[in-house]
Amino acid sequence: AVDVVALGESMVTFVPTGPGRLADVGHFARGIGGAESNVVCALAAAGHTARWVSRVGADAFGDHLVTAIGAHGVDVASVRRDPARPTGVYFRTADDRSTAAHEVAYYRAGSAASAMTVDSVDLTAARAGRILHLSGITAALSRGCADLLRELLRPGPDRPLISFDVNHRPGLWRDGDAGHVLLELARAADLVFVGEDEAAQAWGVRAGDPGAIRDLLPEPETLVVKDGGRGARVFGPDRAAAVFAPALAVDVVSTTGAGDAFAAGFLSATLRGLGARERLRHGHLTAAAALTTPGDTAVPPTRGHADRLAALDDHAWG
Ligand code: KDG
Repeated sequence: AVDVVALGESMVTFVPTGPGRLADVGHFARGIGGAESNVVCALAAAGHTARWVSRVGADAFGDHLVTAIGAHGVDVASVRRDPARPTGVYFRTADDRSTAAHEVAYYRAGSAASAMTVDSVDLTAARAGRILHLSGITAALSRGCADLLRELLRPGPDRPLISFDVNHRPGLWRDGDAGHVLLELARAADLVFVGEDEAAQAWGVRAGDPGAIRDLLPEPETLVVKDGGRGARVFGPDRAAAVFAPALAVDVVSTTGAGDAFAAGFLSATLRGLGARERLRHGHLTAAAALTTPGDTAVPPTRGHADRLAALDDHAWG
């Protein structure tokens, strides 16, 4: 079986080549984005077999996504083309360190991926990995996409281990039901990633209390609660044995994609059977690569290099 499969919408991204508001900047660099494909791109770079399952338009940007994600070493053979709907694109400001000034402009309503349903994606390909990685972004795209996630999360003999990143994107939800849909989906997964800020926004859990998030989400065997640049905590079945690992202090260029990179590092270490602290540290190392590059995707340190960095003693890790 392939190590990790991810299903979700990817977009061609346009990020200004310098600072400034979207209304003012004149030059953009083209890249690729999409939370789920970002995760498998980083996993492929870390030496895992990885597949991306999705739909894109039968257009030039669809060609670009399939080629660029394939060039990262990800299997794209199950990506389907939609002749009737376009590939989504999005624009964002280059410097997203201040959320107040950060702008994201999506052009994805009615996209090929937003029309994904249980009947229009390759479910067999989606279920063929050791891990299937999903995110809450897909649930926001359409009712059909939310039902697709429900179907993939349904218990059954052919269900792989399901990793779910809550990825709350308030700008994508229209009808105010983000909180309960994201909670329903997260409760059905095996491994959940959530930021304290997201849990506060989606579920009203007060920041600084990761245990309260575990109380809300007791079902997943593993729950990873991230606290931005400070660090992350992993809860397993034994709540008293929760482990915290501080993040690396880096000069942040762009936070976009850092959560996906963290998930990729954590999943890589999970596939390798490493312990809780190592899984968190591999997450932080891959996130550091994303934080220090402008694009949405990041190339993680090589496995050997990451292993040596993860083995540094606690002083080096702050
Ligand atoms: O996590 C980064 C993603 O948010 C980005 O690559 C684009 O998938 C994306 C989205 O929906 O915002």
